Formats: sequence, C-alpha cells, structure tokens
Amino acid sequence: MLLYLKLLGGFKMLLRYILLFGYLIFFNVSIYASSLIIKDAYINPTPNGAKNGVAFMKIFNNSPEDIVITNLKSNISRKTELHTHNMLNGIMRMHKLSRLTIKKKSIVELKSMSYHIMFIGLKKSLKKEDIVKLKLILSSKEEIDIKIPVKSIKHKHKKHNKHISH
Ligand SMILES: [Cu+2]
Repeated sequence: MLLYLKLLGGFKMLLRYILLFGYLIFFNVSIYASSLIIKDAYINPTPNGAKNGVAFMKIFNNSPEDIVITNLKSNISRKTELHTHNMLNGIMRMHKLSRLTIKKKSIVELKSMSYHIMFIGLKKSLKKEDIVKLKLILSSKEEIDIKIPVKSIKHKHKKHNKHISH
C-alpha cells in the first residue's frame, strides 16, 4: 500500500512536470507568434505563363528586440526572395536583399516600388482565391508560417509610370 502511494506520488509529480513543460512550450510559442504580426498580405494574380509573382504585406514587430528575416521558403516557385527597388542612373531597378530587419516596435511595409517578396520561376500561375503558404526564416533560426491570399489590388499605375519614365 505504501509503495503504491509512493508510486502514485511519483506519477503525480511526473504529470505536473509534463503539464508545466507543455505550458512553457505553449507560452513561448504564443509570445513568439505575437512578436511578428503580418497584416494585409496579398499576392497579385498572375497571367498564364507568368514567370514571377510578387507578395506585399505589412510586418509589425511587436517584440522588444529587432527581428531579422534572413530567408523565405515557398513551394510555388523555384526561388523565393526578398527584394527592394533602387534608383540607379535614373532607372528604377529591383535587387535581392539578403536580409530584412524589422526594428523593435515598428512596421516595415512591403509595397509597390519598395520592399517586396518575389516568387521566381512560378510552377503554375496564381489565380484569385488561391492561398499561398510562405515560411519566413529568422536569424534566430525560428520560422514563421503564413498564408497569403491571391487577390487583385489596384495600384495607382499612372503615378508609378510617371515615376519610372523620368
Ligand atoms: Cu522583385
């Protein structure tokens, strides 16, 4: 009887540890998930045969430390890269970024003619209402999975065309 009670006590202790451990994991995950908040993410639909696609979004870092995105992964394209635009000899060009820092308590907006995510070598065209899975890989090796809807958002084309031509 005594042995049984001892075993039961040990079992209860073990159970308590398991619960505590599970709680800690859950707690860490929820803190982490709220440190980067992705808002208004979308990908423009692409015409048949298009080679590349582009994603835009707002990334808010709600944590007390800077967060650096170092890599992206998706299975819709051969490569998935972070890009930005720069004016070079009067011509707007885009180029690849190896990292994107989102400073603590601030927002980086991925938008037309600025930062964007580029899907290079699309395996199929992106149609309205498709959902694209994207993995953001951070310098801390942590990974954030997001889902981006494909939808058409009208840009102010006139303004942009003017911008390109001067
Ligand atoms: Cu690009």
